[in-house]
Amino acid sequence: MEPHRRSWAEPYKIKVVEPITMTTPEHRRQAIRAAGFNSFLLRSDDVYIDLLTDSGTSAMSDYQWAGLMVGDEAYAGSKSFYHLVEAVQEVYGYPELIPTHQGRGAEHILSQLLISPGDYVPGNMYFTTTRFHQEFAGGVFVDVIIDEAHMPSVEHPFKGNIDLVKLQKLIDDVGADKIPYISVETNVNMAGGQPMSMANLKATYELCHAHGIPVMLDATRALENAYFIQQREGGYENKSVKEIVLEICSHSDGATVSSKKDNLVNIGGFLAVRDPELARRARAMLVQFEGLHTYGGMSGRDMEALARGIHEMVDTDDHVRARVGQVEYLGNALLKAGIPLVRPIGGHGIFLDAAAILPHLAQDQFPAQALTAALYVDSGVRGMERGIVSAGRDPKTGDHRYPKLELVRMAIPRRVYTQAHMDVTAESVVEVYEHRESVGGLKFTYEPEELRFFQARFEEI
Ligand code: PLI
Repeated sequence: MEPHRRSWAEPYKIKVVEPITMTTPEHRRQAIRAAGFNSFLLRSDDVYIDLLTDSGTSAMSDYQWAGLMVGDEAYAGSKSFYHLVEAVQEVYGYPELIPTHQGRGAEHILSQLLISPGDYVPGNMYFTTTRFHQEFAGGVFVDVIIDEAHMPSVEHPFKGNIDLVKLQKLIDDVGADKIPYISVETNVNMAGGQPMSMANLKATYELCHAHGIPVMLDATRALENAYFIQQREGGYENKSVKEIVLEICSHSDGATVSSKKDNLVNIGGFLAVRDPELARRARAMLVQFEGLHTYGGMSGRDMEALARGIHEMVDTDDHVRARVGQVEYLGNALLKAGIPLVRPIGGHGIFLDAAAILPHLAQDQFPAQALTAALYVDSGVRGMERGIVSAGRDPKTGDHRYPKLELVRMAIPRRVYTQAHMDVTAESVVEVYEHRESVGGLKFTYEPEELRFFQARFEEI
């Protein structure tokens, strides 16, 4: 067999298992109705294969679990905090670490410190909590991702790239002094887990720095982005993902990270920056909103497991190869069956093109929300709406924002499910696809004002 034909089989074996419940279609029909057709409101007991999110759902290694026992719970100056500082410095390269309870804690602090009312914050597609905090601080988010990112079926190796013409136009239109920073997401979640190239990141950094605009990464999924750079960008094929992650961060002034993803822990996050003065101001806010500067929102054991997770994700390339390999396995099974989904297959999940699957539903009948519910009823597989409900309303006009992408995300937790779970998931998607005309639209019965997708309720039209 040629080497490239070898599979990516998991670089670990299973030591502990957690039983999951099998349910009947009738039970699931009642459960989704009780949950207001919102997969966020289902009880996990009623879920068979949980692909709601890859956030905080990873399986930790035995070494991480052992770290919980030796976590130092000192209120101030915890040993585990210093282990975390060392891990972030070694892997991400930022000297200053501000620990937070999770990613949005870091987003809150960064946005409040840098954004003034009336400022513009460009970014490569929005993420829900990130944009919320930018707007909450009085900023206006401006999408400067390349157009291809909004086209599910277009194959482009780096759909997360920034369109430098759009960025330059924004700078010309509003002036660099109205742009406190650019928010650059690695492996863009809402675009379908799509990477940006190193060349594009470097060019973005150079353009921004020529205008005095700092580059702040959302490095939440930098590892998966690094893997795609290694696989797709000339000159990186012989570099380790560890080297590539460090190089990604070298083209930035700081980063927010939700450690619940790449970093292989169930809770945690951080803000990391180069500028000691910005770090000082961030710590002053940290003690008001999160916790003391040597724990932020985390316990000592959380920080110990996180420090170990950061090392573990890059110790060898085998982990990320298997992680992305499993996502590709599911994606390829669906592509083979002709299911419309975002291509290329992303890093953390499969994104079904609900607009293409349910063309009989208008976007304000919430096709992705309805498809998510139908999938759950079919098999107990739980996905998540990533379309008009997630996009929310425009704060100025009050109208729905109509995103070009109307997707159902099936995110794959790290090191949790087997290939057989992927097979069952693919079979369920195919089943629902074959009966897609029977999926009807939904309407709101309760719509929260902010981040509505989390707690909204619906009924069938
Ligand atoms: O959920 P948090 O607060 O730890 O992190 C927020 C967050 C920031 N950036 C990005 C790219 C995310 O994906 C993200 C959280 N994502 C979730 C919860 C998800 O299900 O994708």
